[in-house]
Amino acid sequence: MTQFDLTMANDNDDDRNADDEIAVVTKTKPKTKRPPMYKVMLLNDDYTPMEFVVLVLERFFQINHAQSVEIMLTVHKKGLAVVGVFAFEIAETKVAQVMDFARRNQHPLQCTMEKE
Ligand code: TYC
Repeated sequence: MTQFDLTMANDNDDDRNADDEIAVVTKTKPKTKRPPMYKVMLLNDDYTPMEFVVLVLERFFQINHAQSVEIMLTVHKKGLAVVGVFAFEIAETKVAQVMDFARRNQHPLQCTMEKE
């Protein structure tokens, strides 16, 4: 049996080709799926200085000082907070930048990502 696209089946014949085979109409849905997004989160700990977390938010997430203080305090009180939502590679880069910056400054700050 020969398969035809819908565009082939929409003509006005009886969907039989030259070899007299019956055609199968296959609908093809247009695939326009957006890429998955990833939440980047900061986790609380007992040792990282508050000012360091604020600096991280300003430097790597371009969040202004007042909002950075707010987010840092949310992490401090609740244990974690989402600091941004990004495409996979951007999220991966942010996590790596934060983890490297924390490690180089000998702070135990943890940054993770999770599919939205
Ligand atoms: N809990 C830390 C302190 O009291 C501050 C802190 C906030 C640490 C947010 C990590 O992601 C964090 N110094």
